[in-house]
Order: sequence, then structure tokens, then C-alpha cells
Amino acid sequence: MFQNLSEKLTSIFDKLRRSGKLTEKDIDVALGEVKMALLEADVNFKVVKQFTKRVKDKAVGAEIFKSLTPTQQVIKIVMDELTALLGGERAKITFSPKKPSVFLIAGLQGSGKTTTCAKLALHLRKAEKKNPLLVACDIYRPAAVKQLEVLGQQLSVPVFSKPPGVKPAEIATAAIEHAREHDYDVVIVDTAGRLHIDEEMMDEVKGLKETLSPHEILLVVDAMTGQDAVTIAKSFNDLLELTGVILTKLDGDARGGAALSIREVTGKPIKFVGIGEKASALEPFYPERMAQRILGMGDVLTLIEKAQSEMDEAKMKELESRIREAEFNFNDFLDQLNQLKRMGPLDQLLGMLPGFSGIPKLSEMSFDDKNFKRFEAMILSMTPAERANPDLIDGSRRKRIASGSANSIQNVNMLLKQFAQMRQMMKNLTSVTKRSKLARFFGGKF
Ligand SMILES: Nc1nc2c(ncn2[C@@H]2O[C@H](COP(=O)(O)OP(=O)(O)O)[C@@H](O)[C@H]2O)c(=O)[nH]1
Ligand SMILES: [Mg+2]
Repeated sequence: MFQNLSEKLTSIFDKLRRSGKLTEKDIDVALGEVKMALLEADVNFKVVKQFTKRVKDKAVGAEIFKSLTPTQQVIKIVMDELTALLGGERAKITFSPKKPSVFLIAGLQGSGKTTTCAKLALHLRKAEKKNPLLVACDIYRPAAVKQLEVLGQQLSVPVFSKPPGVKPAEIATAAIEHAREHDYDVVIVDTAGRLHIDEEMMDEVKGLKETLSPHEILLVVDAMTGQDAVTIAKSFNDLLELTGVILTKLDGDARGGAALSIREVTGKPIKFVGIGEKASALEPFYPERMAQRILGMGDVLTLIEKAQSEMDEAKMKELESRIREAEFNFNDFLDQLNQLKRMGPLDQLLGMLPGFSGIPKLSEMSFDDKNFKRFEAMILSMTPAERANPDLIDGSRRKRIASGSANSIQNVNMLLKQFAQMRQMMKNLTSVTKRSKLARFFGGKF
């Protein structure tokens, strides 16, 4: 996500860094480039104009940061303004004092509503310790109810539905009654969407809003539709007074225009982002972390949270002591690959690390299943001594490993290269600023 913008901004600031002492003209030139980069990222034109003006005004009057270098000042200002643009503080979902809280999920067809309802249910159960009930109110496509039921089944979250012919408002009212009787905390109402905004659909969600008085009214929009997403959000917000936005398919959005414009244009916060098709691919939205990620500073906190929820604690402790002893070897590498495979696409994870988002060739480091099996075979063809001490592996050993695992020498070389990169990643982890958090995560010293 945001790769293009991130690469551009990183290179603009690199250039600035090299010029040492900054004049107002240097800043103007750099801001001109930032403006272009944002426009190319499909950020709303007005938003770009206001953004660069705010940065310029602050940069000119920025005497206060005397202790930092001038370029760091500019980056800090851009970072702060980017954070503000994305909404400033994190906007959490909230619950009504009386059970159940009703969440109405609206949006166009294909935006990801149904998937997001399921993801949200899983999130509520895991992170908020709530007991959610899903409600199928998309009655127009026969497959829609089934889709929600299948997702609910996979997550063991109950789905409330009614036979064909019952109106959405009636279904939802009955669901809330059912939730009250069975002590559910949250009712998540999945609604019907159309391909475009039309009056009938808008009337239906508006009717649902009036009947249900939902505590959260969340709009699901597809980030990949760029400025259309912003226009859609504005229309829905005018009609429904949203409490928040969930931006989906951010994993496929290299530009980021919607994410960067929606808050400013609608005044409503992004509460979650969808970053994949799996039920676990929903992240709470943190403006500051996202700004850091865009500026190539990585998102270590999100990575840690992800790791904490997915990684095997005992394994992590063991790894921690090995890193401390600088002994990271192929046995650890194999373990790491296994762990990382569980956490999600590796390039996405690496993108969260400082120093990694600027590496354009990251996609070449493909740890897909096929590669993974190949790696595994090669590592298993190594002798225990080679696994424990990778520096032993010279040319003739490479040849032996290749033939032992039915691989080419090139593949063995690739494995060794990726191992070296992984070792570098471990080093990077030790040098990030959020040291205390990381240290705690790795169980103490580094
Ligand atoms: N890559 C990716 N795909 C998503 C995401 N959210 C939803 N999808 C996919 O988008 C498609 C439409 O989703 P669906 O929930 O049926 O949309 P609805 O018509 O609004 O209910 C499905 O194939 C989903 O798997 C996301 O965050 N990332
Ligand atoms: Mg749907």
C-alpha cells in the first residue's frame, strides 16, 4: 500500500538531506515535488493545495526545532501534517451503554461490506472481547445471505437471517430482539449495495438507520477506486451522518488517494482498513502510524501487535536469546519462515519495518508457498553444522546442497541471499527507535 507515494516522498527527502543547509527556495522546490507526488497518488486537488500550504506556513515559521537539522524539521512538519490529514488521533469504534450496540454497515456493491462484517465480528471478539451477532439484510441477491452465513460459520459467529420475502428493517428489528434475548453485545447489520448510488438503495439504508438508531454507522469503501471513493463517502455521509469509514482493499492500492482525502473531505474518520481477503485482514486505523509508513519510516508498532497476536511466545523467547547472541542461523530462518507465513504476506510485513519500505525490489523476495517448500528442502539438505553456521557454506557445499535437494545452484544462491536479507532485517529490528517496546516484545534485552 502507498508504495508509489512512499518511494517518491522518500527520494524527495533524501535529496533534501543531501543539500545540507536549507533555504526557503529549497523548501519551495521540495514542496512542489511533494505536491506532484500527492496529485499523482490521486489525492483530492483541494486537499493537496491546503496540505502543502499548511506545511509551507509551518516550515517558514519553524524556529522552534533548532535542535534538529533543517531537513528533519521539514520531514517532521510533513509527518505531523500527514498525520493530521489522516485524522490525527485514532478514532475507535464505541459501544452503546445498553446492550446490544447496533452497527449498520453501508456501501456500494463489491466494496467489501459482507467480508468486512465478518472481519469486524472477528475483531470484536478477539480485541474487544465482545459477543457479536451478524445480520443478513442483503435480501436481493440470493447468494448474499449464503455468503455471510458461510463466513459466519468459518468464524463460529452466528448469523441471523429470515426466509425470502421479509423486509430488511423487519429482519434487523427481529435480530436486535434476538440479540437482547440471547445476550449478544453487538449486532452487525450487513446491507444491500448497488453498483452506483441510486435513490432506492439510499432510501433503504436511510430507512434502516431510522428504524434501528444504530450506534455506529460505518461506510465501507474500496480504496482502489481512488477519488470515486471520496465522492461516494461524501454522498453517504450527507445522507446518513456516518460515524466512520472502513477503507477496504488497501493491500491493492499503491497510490493512497482515497485514504489521504476522505477525512478532510467528509470530516469523518477512517476507523479500520481492510488489507486482504482473509478474515484477519482488518486493522484498526492509526493516522500517525500510517503517516510513518507513507514516509518510509515503517510501522513497527503494528508489526509488533501483529507478531504478538500470531507468534508463538516460546519460540520468540528462544529467538530473542539467539539474536542477542548474534547466532541467527538457518534453523532460526526456517522457524521464522514458518512464523511469518502465519502472519500474512511477507512483503506486507516487511513494508512495516523502517528501512524496508524504501526497497523497491521487495517483491522479488517472494516467500510464496512454492518458494517456501523449495527453501525448506534446501535447508533440510544442509548438514547440522551448516545450518548452525551458515558461513561454512562455500562453493562445493552449495553444489552438494543443490543436488541433495534437487535444486539448481541459482536456487541455493537465492536462498543464501534471502537468508542474508533476513539476518539484516533482524539487525534493523534492533536499531529502530521504538526500542523499549521492541525490547519488551523480545522479552528484555536485545
Ligand atoms: N484484497 C482485498 N479484497 C477484499 C478486501 N475486502 C473485500 N475484498 C474482496 O472484495 C470482494 C467483494 O467483497 P464483498 O464483501 O462480497 O462486497 P459487498 O458486495 O460489499 O458485500 C470479495 O471478493 C472480497 O474478498 C480487502 O481488504 N482486500
Ligand atoms: Mg455483500
